Amino acid sequence: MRPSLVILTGAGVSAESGLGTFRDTDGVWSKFDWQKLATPEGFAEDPAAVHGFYNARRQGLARAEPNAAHAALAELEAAWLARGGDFLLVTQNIDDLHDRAGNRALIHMHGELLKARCNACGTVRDCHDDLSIADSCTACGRDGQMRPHVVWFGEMPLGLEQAYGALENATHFAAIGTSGTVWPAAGFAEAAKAAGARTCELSLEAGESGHFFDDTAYGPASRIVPDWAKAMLDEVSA
Ligand code: BV8
Repeated sequence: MRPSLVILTGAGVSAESGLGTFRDTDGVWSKFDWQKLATPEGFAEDPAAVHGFYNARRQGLARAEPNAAHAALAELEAAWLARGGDFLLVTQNIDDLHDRAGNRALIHMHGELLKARCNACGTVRDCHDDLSIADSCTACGRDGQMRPHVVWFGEMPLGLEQAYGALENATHFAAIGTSGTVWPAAGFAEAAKAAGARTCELSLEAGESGHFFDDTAYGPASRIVPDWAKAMLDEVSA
């Protein structure tokens, strides 16, 4: 069987790039109300507040750089494919640090901070500056319909069919920097285990899917991910 690696990342992989996690002490959701700022209902009620929340994060992202964990995952993709394996990185993160580091087989299942979507025609476009309800859609021309291209609570994550297809054929799965709190991503470890994959958790501490992991490594992602990536390549080259 071809070695097939599926990786799920969460906010912990970007923490050392200066981007906040969500549920750690003083995490994003300890300062901001996710029901007001990360749900369709919150956006309908106060679009300006939601745009302000994502505009501030977009400005913060412009100052962030990929860290050694992002670099190691990009190198791992290239080397894994070069050895004839299959590779897929599914991220819950809406930052573009995996993209900038060089990963290509990449799904942003919770959307992308640097993209905007028109509620009227569904067109998605790049968005590197502040977005506001006053902006008009560059495709259909309608005003007041632009939103962040981000998956809010209660909305369908993106790329699930491709993600589950890869999980069904996975020989190896790793969850990196995620608390395993948010569904359906939190069910990926179980799905990989059911497919017979060897599963690994890399984080600062055990998340909520702990019992589905064969191996664990705890510590800062910028240190443990490069070590793990090297061990994976040694294994697939053996
Ligand atoms: C949906 C928006 C219908 C963008 C986010 C059962 C089945 C299905 C759904 C549900 C279910 N039960 C409940 C639900 C509803 C809900 C849900 O899961 N709620 C939870 C809170 C209980 N899920 C949904 O609404 C999803 N949609 O269900 O649609 C459906 C149903 C079935 C099948 C398909 C569809 C939509 C979820 C997406 C919501 N959007 N964000 C944004 O503003 O960012 S979620 C938010 O949480 C972020 O996207 C974030 O990425 C995500 C997950 O959090 P983590 O990345 O894990 O971050 P966290 O802070 O929690 O943890 C950080 C980890 O890193 C920690 O472990 C820490 O130890 C570690 N760490 C910290 N520093 C470091 C580190 N590790 C290494 N190094 C470090 N330096």
